[in-house]
Amino acid sequence: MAQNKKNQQKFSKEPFRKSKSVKRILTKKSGKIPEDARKGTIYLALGSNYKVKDDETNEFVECILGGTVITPYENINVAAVGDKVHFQSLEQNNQGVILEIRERYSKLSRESVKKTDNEQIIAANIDQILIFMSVADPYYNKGLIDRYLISSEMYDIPTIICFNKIELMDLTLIKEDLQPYQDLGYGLIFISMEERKNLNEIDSKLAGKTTLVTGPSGVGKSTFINYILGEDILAVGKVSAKHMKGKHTTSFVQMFDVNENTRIVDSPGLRELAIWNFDKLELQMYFKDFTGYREECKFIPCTHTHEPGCMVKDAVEEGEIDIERYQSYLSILETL
Ligand SMILES: Nc1nc2c(ncn2[C@@H]2O[C@H](COP(=O)(O)OP(=O)(O)O)[C@@H](O)[C@H]2O)c(=O)[nH]1
Ligand SMILES: [Mg+2]
Ligand SMILES: [Zn+2]
Repeated sequence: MAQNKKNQQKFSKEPFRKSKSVKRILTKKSGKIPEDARKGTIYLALGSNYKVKDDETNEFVECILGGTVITPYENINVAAVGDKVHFQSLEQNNQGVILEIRERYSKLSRESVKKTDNEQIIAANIDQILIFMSVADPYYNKGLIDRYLISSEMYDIPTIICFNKIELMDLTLIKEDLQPYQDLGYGLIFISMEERKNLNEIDSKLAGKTTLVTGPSGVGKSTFINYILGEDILAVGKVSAKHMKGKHTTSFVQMFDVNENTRIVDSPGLRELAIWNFDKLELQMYFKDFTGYREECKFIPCTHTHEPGCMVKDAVEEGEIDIERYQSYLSILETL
């Protein structure tokens, strides 16, 4: 599937310097863009440094944010991978300054780890999420799948779930176990990177889209992304995010070109996807299997835990809502 290798990101092995302090940036909703400004897309965001690809020349330019940035959004420390920008090159060192962050058609974000009030965008302009799991070694975790799916529902991003390492297990029971996800309309794909099974199927799901890949470590994400890119860009068998935990070098999100109109976003150890800042009553909105029941509960609002006349609990008892999905709901509810 991979083509167009010439402009592959050389910087992936050697992220550029981090600047120590975060500059204060002003924003305004509109303004004049200089005529020599170039259009680009952010491929890597690290601290206040950005790798921007020129949309016309495909050249990568290391950028920082300008002192004033034009953006429809309020919080400006939030330029993110996938953002469409206007930037202007500086004379020296092929560097540039981002002048404008254009409107996003989708985003994934999380609460800032630094506990400021600013939201942190993980990625912007994503067409779909690929939740990557394995059927064994490590065995998939449905509770974790449900957590990832909350982000999908919250940001309304179509999601497919891929299960790797299928050569290790008999799939009959596994497919049965995963039927609830099929019923909910998520696309399920079963592959083996090792035996190169069903890879055409997943190739065709990615074609023409920007896909964010997320999932726990050890499931074969890096192996998969290397295959998609036709190049060994990512280290396989390394628990990349773990060493970095707690340190200032947060694992970074990075976008890669597969071909001219297909991109993949690697989000190592995106546990952060599962951190939310909403209240208990909001959670049910992101369990789309509760729709059609939760509106009919006797008491509104209903948390679907102890309330009498709860239609969600009824539906669980009747087997209309999958009991494990309901249990996921309860266990996430406890964490809020
Ligand atoms: N048995 C088996 N092992 C695989 C398969 N795909 C990847 N692996 C192995 O799983 C381990 C973790 O892979 P890696 O790509 O680093 O996973 P990541 O942590 O999700 O990025 C490595 O030892 C891979 O060689 C597969 O289809 N079958
Ligand atoms: Mg990896
Ligand atoms: Zn209820």
